[in-house]
Amino acid sequence: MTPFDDRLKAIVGPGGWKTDPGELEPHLSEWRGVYTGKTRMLVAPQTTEQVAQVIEACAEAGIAIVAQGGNTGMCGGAVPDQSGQQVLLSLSRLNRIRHVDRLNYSIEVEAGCILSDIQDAARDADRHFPLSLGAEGSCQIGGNLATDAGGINVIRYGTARGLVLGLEVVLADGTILSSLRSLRKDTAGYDLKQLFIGSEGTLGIITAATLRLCPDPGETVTALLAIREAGDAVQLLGDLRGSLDDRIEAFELVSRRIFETVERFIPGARLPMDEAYPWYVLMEVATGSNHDALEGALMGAIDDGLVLDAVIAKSSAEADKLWHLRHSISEAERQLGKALKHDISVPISRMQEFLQRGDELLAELQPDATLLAFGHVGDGNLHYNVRLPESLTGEQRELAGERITTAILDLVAQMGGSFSAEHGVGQAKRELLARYRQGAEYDLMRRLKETLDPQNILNPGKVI
Ligand code: FAD
Ligand code: 2HG
Ligand code: ZN
Repeated sequence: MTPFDDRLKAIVGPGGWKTDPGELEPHLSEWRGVYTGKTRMLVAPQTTEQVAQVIEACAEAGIAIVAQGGNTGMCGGAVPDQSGQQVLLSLSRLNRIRHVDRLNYSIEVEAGCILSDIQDAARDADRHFPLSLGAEGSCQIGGNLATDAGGINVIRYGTARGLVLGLEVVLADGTILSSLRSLRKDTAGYDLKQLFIGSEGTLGIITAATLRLCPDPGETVTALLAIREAGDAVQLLGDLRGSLDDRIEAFELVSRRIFETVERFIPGARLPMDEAYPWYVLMEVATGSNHDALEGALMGAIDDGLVLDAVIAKSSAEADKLWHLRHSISEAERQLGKALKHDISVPISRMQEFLQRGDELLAELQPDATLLAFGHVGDGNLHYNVRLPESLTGEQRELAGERITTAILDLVAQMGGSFSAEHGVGQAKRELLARYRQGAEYDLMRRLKETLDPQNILNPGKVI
């Protein structure tokens, strides 16, 4: 142990640090096991001041810090490198709900709060915190904001960024930047909090946030719809938006092959339709007192031939079962085996064209590859995951993977899309950022990083 390590231990106190290999293990690889690393020590401060002191000590010693929330990220951003020198900063003990302001429809929370705990606290106050994703029982709000997480309700409420009113951040020299205001309107200078949202621990450590709450959406109805092709989902969404106003809470697209994978690997998972269809939409609508709103809107879509079959959940238990199928996709896919993950977005109106052109590319490059596509079609965001055949050797896989990923992401770029819709960049897509965000945009990102973290100690090797 060096004097530096002793200093960190003294800051966080007994119970606030870990060096035991067994205890560290779950923190040193991401959940798919694609990235692993080493650390000199995990520290888990309990206050913002302790975070600031840890960062100050690291800055003085020139030692790098990797922030970790729930470690559910998809791009290896929360995993330290292999040097064993980096400090792993866990936010899990900084987890108090500080204050709910019912009339202001806001909540102040610390970064380590589990997302579902914030949803519960809002519900207890008769309010609604709409950020929702499959990992909500383990991801933390600090991680959600650091990745600008999306999830299933973006169509109505926007991404995590849109839910932030104020932020408290520790800068790379240990300064606490507190802008925990809870205002809807504030044009006093630059909106600094936006710099840190989506910066994946490379510009500052988020320690607390004031979040926007929404009115309880009231009664919701969940429906599973069978459709012929992805383009029909876009058409259907366009039509339903007309008749259901902005009350569509979620509108998810899932391919048949994905649901088959869920049924195969997740105990008890079963699609409530006897016949098999190529694509499905899982949607949720806030119906309020107009219980028949969704049924009425769907009748038209069935008459038009856009919807081939529909199951409307008759109870919240049935709705939960449908959403369980959706939220189990990543786990089922993980059990099936590693896939090339492409978290892409294109303009919603071009979704069908993207899928068609993607099919053509796959047929040309690797006809025996399997497409596992699903996602948040209402946001133009698809998880266009591709599984390569088992028969390929390691070298062949690498080559084929690179060719397919480049072709798909070039197509996305040509169509005005993004190679990272909601999962961020981390270490997985750092080269892609340099490739697809060249010129002034990338240059300014680099200058911001150099200005805010001149020693490059905040999550080096990630994002930029
Ligand atoms: P971590 O994985 O711990 O960290 C992610 C990044 O943020 C890292 O770079 C880390 O250094 C940084 N970070 C963490 N905390 C802080 C902090 N306090 N200050 C500064 N930087 C910090 N994502 C979606 O967007 N939509 C989905 O629908 C979705 N579904 C998922 C479903 C499953 C089953 C799983 C496993 C993941 C899913 N994800 C989804 C990805 C992931 O859950 C989100 O990216 C989540 O926001 C990450 O939160 P976390 O607390 O686990 O962060
Ligand atoms: C989801 O939408 C997540 O379920 C995970 O963003 C996507 O596993 C994936 O590829
Ligand atoms: Zn997603």
